[in-house]
Amino acid sequence: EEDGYDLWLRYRPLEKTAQAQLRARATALVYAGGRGAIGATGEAAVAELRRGLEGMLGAAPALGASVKDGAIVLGTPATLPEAAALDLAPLGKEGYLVRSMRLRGHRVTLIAANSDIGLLYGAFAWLRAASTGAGVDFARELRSAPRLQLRVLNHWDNLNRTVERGYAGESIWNWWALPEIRDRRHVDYGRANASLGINGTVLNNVNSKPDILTAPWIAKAAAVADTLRPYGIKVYLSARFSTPLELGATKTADPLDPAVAAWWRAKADEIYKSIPDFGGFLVKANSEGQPGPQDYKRSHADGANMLAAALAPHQGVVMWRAFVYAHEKPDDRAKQAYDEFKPLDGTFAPNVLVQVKNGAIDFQPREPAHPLFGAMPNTPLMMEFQITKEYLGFATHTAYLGTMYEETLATDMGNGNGTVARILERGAGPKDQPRSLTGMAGVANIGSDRTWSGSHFDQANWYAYGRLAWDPRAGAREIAREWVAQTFSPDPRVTAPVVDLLMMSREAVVNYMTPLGLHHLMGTGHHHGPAPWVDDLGRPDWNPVYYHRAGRDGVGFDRTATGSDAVAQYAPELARRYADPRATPEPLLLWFHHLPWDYRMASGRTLWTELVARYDLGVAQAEDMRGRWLRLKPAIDARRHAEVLMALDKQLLEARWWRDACVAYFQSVSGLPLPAGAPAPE
Ligand code: GCW
Repeated sequence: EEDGYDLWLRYRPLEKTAQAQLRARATALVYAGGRGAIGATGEAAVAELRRGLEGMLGAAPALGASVKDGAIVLGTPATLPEAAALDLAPLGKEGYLVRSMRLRGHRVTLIAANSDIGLLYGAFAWLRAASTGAGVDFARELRSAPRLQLRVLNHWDNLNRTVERGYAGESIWNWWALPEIRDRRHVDYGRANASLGINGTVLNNVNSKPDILTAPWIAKAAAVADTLRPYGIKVYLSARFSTPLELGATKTADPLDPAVAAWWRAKADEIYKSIPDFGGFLVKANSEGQPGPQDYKRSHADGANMLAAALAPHQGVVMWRAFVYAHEKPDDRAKQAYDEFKPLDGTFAPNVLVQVKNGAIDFQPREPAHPLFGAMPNTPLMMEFQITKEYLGFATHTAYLGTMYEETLATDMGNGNGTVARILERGAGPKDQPRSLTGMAGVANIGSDRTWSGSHFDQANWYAYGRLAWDPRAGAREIAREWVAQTFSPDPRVTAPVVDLLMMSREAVVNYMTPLGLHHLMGTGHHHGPAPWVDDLGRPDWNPVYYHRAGRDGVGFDRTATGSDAVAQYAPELARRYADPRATPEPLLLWFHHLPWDYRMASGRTLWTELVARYDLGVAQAEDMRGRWLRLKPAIDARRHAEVLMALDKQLLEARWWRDACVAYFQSVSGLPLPAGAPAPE
């Protein structure tokens, strides 16, 4: 019975013809360096190939020594002289090449790379091709290298195993039992992430505690690091800026105080003694009540650079978040990160990355790309996406985020630097200089739920994030196809309809929650369900009414020159478009404009009629998704079909809840009758 634990690494038996073809291409497994030379990462590659073949064919060859027809050969330039002719240099340390070719007189499948981690990634690429049907003729050579250097998961996991914004059960980090007890699940976590090319993980919540940097916790993190190392995954920790002060080791946490800097240097040295390849620190500072350098009238750069100096001797990095906002500046929350960080461009140490959320508010179902992208040419910016669906219906609602990530990555920022993807890839500094650090972070949706992600379809979001971190130019549809083929079936009668369902899903959520550029209408604190009426929270920028600004006169947040002028933070070309309601893409209309209810939309309908129509459309789409899934019953294993169906049923209920609540509320404000033809709320 399928329960989802195996994720996309299921390796179920192929159908007969595909099996025969594959068997002829997997007659032997050879590690070119010979058995004696194989390290833990090479072992992981071989073990994964064997596991995959065993699953798909029923049996797998053992690791052998001699090359023969149909062998799979793993080799690096150090272990296989023939690899020198394959132009592997451009693949870097992590890239791979998979090619059908003649080697020493035999037809083989060669998996080649410059290092063992490249071999592991190549092994996964080959298995992906084999198990999705793409590999049946293996004619295509697979050659790929990551376009970003740091491809990282951010766990918002607390030390008591609760997970902030986690909808998939307890944290997988069994802190009470570590370091002595090592959970087999961490090995599977390593495999799943390596299959996507994820090479870093921040174990603990950005709302961090000092304890994580004390000796017992460092030992626990070191145990996790040992388990993940063969899979090419480095461990990072979220550091609380006031740690030395709170632990009583210093009298202040002022980054310019020599005793503070010395404490952090010693702490870094201590960590690297147990975790020699420790990745570094992730920091949330001066945001939502977290301590930071501004508590001492110092800048974000002062704070980040002090930590960076402690890590630099060990090649560690600081990922400093740009998610800052404070209600003392009530003007427009969307402007604050840019206002604080843009002036600091070029002042960060080389081993600092500034980690910027995809949009300027907060992981909403739809946001325009953050204006900081492309605006800090001398600072490496790292993308932060949220994989866990805090604002998109938790783990219940099906919302494939590949399309959302793609939308941001494909946005041309109009500042001559091209799309967000290109900006991330290029990093900072002049074009002729060696590239700076580059990276992407995803707030994990992983927990100890049997499905890992709280639902079967939420696994697709982890998958899509990982694939896009490897190649930010990849397409969401193709990624969905790969995922469905591995997770459900490579049969096009399954992949095509499931991919279609996934591809429409996020837009459905946008429609029934926050259409036309509306945002942050969610229930207080937990962010589940609608609450557009809330206006009495302690901080104005937590109230939904702050964001939609609906009244008799109209609806939407004026971010043009007559309002907060947030549009001015975009490069001129985009700023011009966003400043003009006629040129603003309709999906972002009310993000940038406050418009009268009788404003004429492109459809010819009034804004009011269009808004109601969008909410209705969202509900219709949720119904449609459910219907599509129902029709797939004969093609999907019973348990997963039933579990997904329950989720889609609940999603439909909640879609109606969202529509009915929002339409009723906006009607109470607009005073307008429901448009003719609109269904009565249920
Ligand atoms: O979206 C908000 C969340 C907080 C989170 C914060 C952040 C970790 O509601 O739970 O805190 O963003 O990104 O720091």
